[in-house]
Amino acid sequence: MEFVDLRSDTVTKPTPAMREAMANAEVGDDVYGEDPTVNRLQEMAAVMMGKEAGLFVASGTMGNLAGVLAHCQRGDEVIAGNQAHIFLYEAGGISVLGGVHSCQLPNQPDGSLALEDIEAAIRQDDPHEPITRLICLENSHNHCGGTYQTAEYMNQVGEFARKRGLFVHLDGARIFNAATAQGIEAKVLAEPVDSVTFCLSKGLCAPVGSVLCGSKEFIRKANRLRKMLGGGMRQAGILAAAGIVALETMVERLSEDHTRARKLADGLTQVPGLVLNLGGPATNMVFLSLTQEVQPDISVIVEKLNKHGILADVTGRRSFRLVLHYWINDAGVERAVAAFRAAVQ
Ligand code: TLP
Repeated sequence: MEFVDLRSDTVTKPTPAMREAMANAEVGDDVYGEDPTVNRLQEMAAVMMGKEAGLFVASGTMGNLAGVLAHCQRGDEVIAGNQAHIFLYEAGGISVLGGVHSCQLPNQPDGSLALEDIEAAIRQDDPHEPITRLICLENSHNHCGGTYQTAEYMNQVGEFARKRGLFVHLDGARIFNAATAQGIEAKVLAEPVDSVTFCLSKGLCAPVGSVLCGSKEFIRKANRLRKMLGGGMRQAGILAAAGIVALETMVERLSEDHTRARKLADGLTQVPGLVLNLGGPATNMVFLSLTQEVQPDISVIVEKLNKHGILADVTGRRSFRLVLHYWINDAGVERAVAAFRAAVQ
């Protein structure tokens, strides 16, 4: 049976065009800066983010980690959301490996941080306290429902940070989803911040990799950190080649995933026993819960879904996340709705 894998857009496999580009990629030693394909990807990424330079890294986690460490000294404090991926799901890397302290503010329902909350969290110049150095934003915001922040908000935070001498790093793992949903270019969301990480290996379908972008000076620092973290990847052009195809061919089509997310959400709201969480889907994610009427444990529901060929991400005792991506078509959406109907009845 062919599975409809809605657990994440990280499950996406490379397209045939990517495999071909990988097979034919021109390569060199990237630690010497000599891989032409990596260099090309980094240049393309920097242009798309409106930054001076880019650095190809192994993952979104590595991009965020190298980014935060390039901005901060040990003992500095980062302001992040309490629902941020950096805080929840990156194994505490910024504190474990960077000695960076974090202050978590409540994410607003749309994934933003309130400017008043940031203002109140900035430390005094007092030897008892860590030094506030960096604000981390996430756009689109995974744990808040795949919601996005507007260019206006990104500008507000950028301006606010500059006035107070703080840096801003954007976890833009899915920045192209955020931009597509608003009909704007990704760089409009990235320009107001100092650094941004975006992922090639999620909705864009490349097998591996993310790009960290920022000023030339910032990327020079991040390059040393990438080496320190074991991320100097030598003939990485094989991987970067897929990333180039991803940027050239997979960005425009993300709106199809958003349309299917809405279709899936509409279908699931018709199923008694299910309730949508976190509003309607803003991008490619649908969050839902089982109502009290559904008696069986979620593990039983998951088993039934699996029997119908549906893989879903369990996010809590009664809740799921479903993520749309290139390998899910309209028939997959219909199968998912039918499977949920059968599983919860
Ligand atoms: N997110 C994964 C899981 O780790 C939860 C997923 O399935 O959504 N930032 C954001 C906003 C992310 O959603 C993720 C991955 C990352 C960073 C980390 O990227 P990778 O997995 O490449 O290290």
